[in-house]
Amino acid sequence: MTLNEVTISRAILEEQHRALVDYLETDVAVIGGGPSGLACAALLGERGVSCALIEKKLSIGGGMWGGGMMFPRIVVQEEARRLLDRFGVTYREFEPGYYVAKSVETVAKLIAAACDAGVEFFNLTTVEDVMVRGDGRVGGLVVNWTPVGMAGLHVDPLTVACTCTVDATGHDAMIARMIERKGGNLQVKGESFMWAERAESRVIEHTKEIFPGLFVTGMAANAVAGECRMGPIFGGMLLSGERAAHLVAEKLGR
Ligand code: 48F
Repeated sequence: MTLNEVTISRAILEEQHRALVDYLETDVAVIGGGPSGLACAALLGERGVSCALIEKKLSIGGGMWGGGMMFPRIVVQEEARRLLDRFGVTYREFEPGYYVAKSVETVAKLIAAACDAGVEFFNLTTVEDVMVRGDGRVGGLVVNWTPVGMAGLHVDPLTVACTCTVDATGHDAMIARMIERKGGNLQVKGESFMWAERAESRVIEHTKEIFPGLFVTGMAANAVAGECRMGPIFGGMLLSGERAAHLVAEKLGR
């Protein structure tokens, strides 16, 4: 068989163009591919919800790759061990109640779970604004290629419509901040000091619909609430993603 470069180009262009058009209107857009966004997207996909995961960077995985201070290991507590099992992550009990896993394996297995569940990934894509119309809810997103912003190019974005949006953008709670900046009835308090015990338990209750159509998960949930940070323990991120998936599915009647 002779290989035709133009066929290779056409395969890539036609397939990705189809995905973009298919997801111009979707049930759920999860913004941010860190552990909370990945868990949320995977669990929504498993319920048959059409879900796009939008990530501004080239790689999916957010802050999980680097473990703690670039030692690629993460810690998960007892409450979240069942999620490591669910996603097929191997781990070792370090001390009673402390489970240690490889960060690279954990990211890989979360991504694989989301892929298997039918989640569509749009990486290198930055959400730069949200759409809020007369009904006062987030009904869509304004997106652009990340390199456009990096190069400072004046290129207009495109828009996508979604019934529910999940802010999984981590410490900066970027989507919530967009709404706050534009005068929406939402305050982002910003994250507080490191306190793993408190941050890990509270992140679950801070995971909620914070503005009509907008849910928040992971570190973004703690940042909105003015809650503590937790460092390289990741159980709360997985549990928060699970909670967000549950709330979104409930909202969609699934
Ligand atoms: O930061 P990140 O991993 O968020 P998370 O799921 O997990 C936090 C932990 O990694 C860790 C921690 C807990 O142990 O403290 O830090 O809450 O992933 C957030 C992702 O969102 C992307 C960003 O590149 C990252 O991969 N992101 C941020 N803003 C945008 C975005 C945006 N405007 N558009 C698209 N993606």
